[in-house]
Amino acid sequence: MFKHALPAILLAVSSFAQAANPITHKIFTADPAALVDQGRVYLYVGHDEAPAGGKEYVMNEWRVYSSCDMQHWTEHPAPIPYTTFKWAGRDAWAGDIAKRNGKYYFYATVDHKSIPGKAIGVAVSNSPTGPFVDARGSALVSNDMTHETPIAWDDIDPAVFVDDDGQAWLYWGNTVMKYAKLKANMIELDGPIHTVGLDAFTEASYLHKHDGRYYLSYSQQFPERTVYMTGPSATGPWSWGGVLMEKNSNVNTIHQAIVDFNGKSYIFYHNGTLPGGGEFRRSVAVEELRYGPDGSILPVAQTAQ
Ligand code: FUB
Repeated sequence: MFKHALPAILLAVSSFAQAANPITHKIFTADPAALVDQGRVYLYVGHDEAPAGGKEYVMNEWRVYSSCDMQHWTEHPAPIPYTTFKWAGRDAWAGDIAKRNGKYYFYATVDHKSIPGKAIGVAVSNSPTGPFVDARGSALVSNDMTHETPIAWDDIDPAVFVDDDGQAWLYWGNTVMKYAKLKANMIELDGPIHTVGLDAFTEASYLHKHDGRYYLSYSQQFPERTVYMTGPSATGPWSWGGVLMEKNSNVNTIHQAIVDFNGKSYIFYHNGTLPGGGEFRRSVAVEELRYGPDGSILPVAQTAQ
């Protein structure tokens, strides 16, 4: 059986060298999430499927890519459809990924079929490239649990962070940032949902740690730019860091993910620079990210295609 299966697998995986941004020119992609695992960086993106001139997001699945050098990207064959979550009605919006106890947990924004508004689900797999299955059979976070803001899309953009002591945290939100502890099983909240008042917070909160310092980055204002705060713990208190990446020219959103890989740091984000691209036809790109001697993040410029 293995003898026959191998050629099919090889055919199904396409590898391409990409010396310049964006990561792929084949499709429009958005909302990057990244995971470093066993010598590779895995990249999860939403697939922007809006037609040219479209006036809203058309996003039905997430795509998975990986690389061993940040230049040559392999596209993995099995997209993750939003229908992974049977309770979801549409919209494969932003997600994030974490590995724990040999399993891969993908947290993702979808539109809930029966509870108005966006919700966050969690899918699990034994491999970073899937297949992923719904880990709960119900939303981890939905609009009936969080009434802090009077908008239906306040429960979006999950970011998962596992601290060195093993405590996992989930951050999310639009207009107001929220966070909560995750239980060790990674599929249940552990305790209350907290809110944080951040200056001109829009969405895309993201937590990473570097040299013992915690960095909370997020999309600020609209059109969005990426800014960051620093703090002594995963829950702050947060001090202003600076502007990490300036606004895009033709896309209001920007959505970052930050990883360390092979001794360097990188930021993934999206813009609208691919020909035919724009607000609902975005493209994920990556840049090296550098820290100053004081731990500040140096502003990152987007490279041309
Ligand atoms: O892609 C849909 C939404 O746009 C995401 O959830 C936000 O972060 C913004 O990129």
